[in-house]
Amino acid sequence: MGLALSPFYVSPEFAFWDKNENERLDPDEVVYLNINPTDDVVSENDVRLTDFVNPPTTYHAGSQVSIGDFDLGRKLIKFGTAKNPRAELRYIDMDDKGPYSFEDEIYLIAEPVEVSQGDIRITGFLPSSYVPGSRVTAGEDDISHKTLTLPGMLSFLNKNGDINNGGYAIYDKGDVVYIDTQYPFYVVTVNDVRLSDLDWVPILMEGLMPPESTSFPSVEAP
Ligand SMILES: [Ca+2]
Ligand SMILES: [Ca+2]
Ligand SMILES: [Ca+2]
Ligand SMILES: [Ca+2]
Repeated sequence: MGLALSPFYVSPEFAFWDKNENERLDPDEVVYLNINPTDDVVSENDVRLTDFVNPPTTYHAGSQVSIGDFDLGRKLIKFGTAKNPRAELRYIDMDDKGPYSFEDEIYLIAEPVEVSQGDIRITGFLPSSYVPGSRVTAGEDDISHKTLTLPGMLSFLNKNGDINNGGYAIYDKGDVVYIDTQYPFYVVTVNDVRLSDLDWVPILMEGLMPPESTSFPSVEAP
């Protein structure tokens, strides 16, 4: 906690690689956080929100796209067009208290707003050990749960500290995307969520481990 986060110049959007070109999200199609929503293609450092299996390689949910990856340059389709429903980050209120809290599970939910087939688990679903980046499939335990709009915005940890001429942080390789869920914004606080998770451990170790502490701090721990 306490690390400064940087805003995106333009807010990223969720989108998918429409492999079979039917303009709808199918179960084998990969969902991305399209960092620059106007480019409409998979580009370097966009973040995969589901696994992309391209034997013998599996690119895991939470990974950044790199130069040379097989999905680089693929056309992206936005959610919320005439042919496919809107999608947004929502949560199941697991502790039944209302506000978003540590126990709650986050999803990328396409309308309708109850959990249904094809929705994507951002934090997993602990009671059934469903993992982050997995897709809701027919017959699973979290289907039909009610969800609420997740407060917050996307921002990033500028790991390499680079800035542009205007003084704004540059999002690039190795930077970590967060869902910034509560005041104060632009600071990593309890309940914030990492959308991309590469190499965050060293930063926590260097920046957050109090010298006297022997337990490993995690952002999720209250
Ligand atoms: Ca499709
Ligand atoms: Ca892109
Ligand atoms: Ca709650
Ligand atoms: Ca950077």
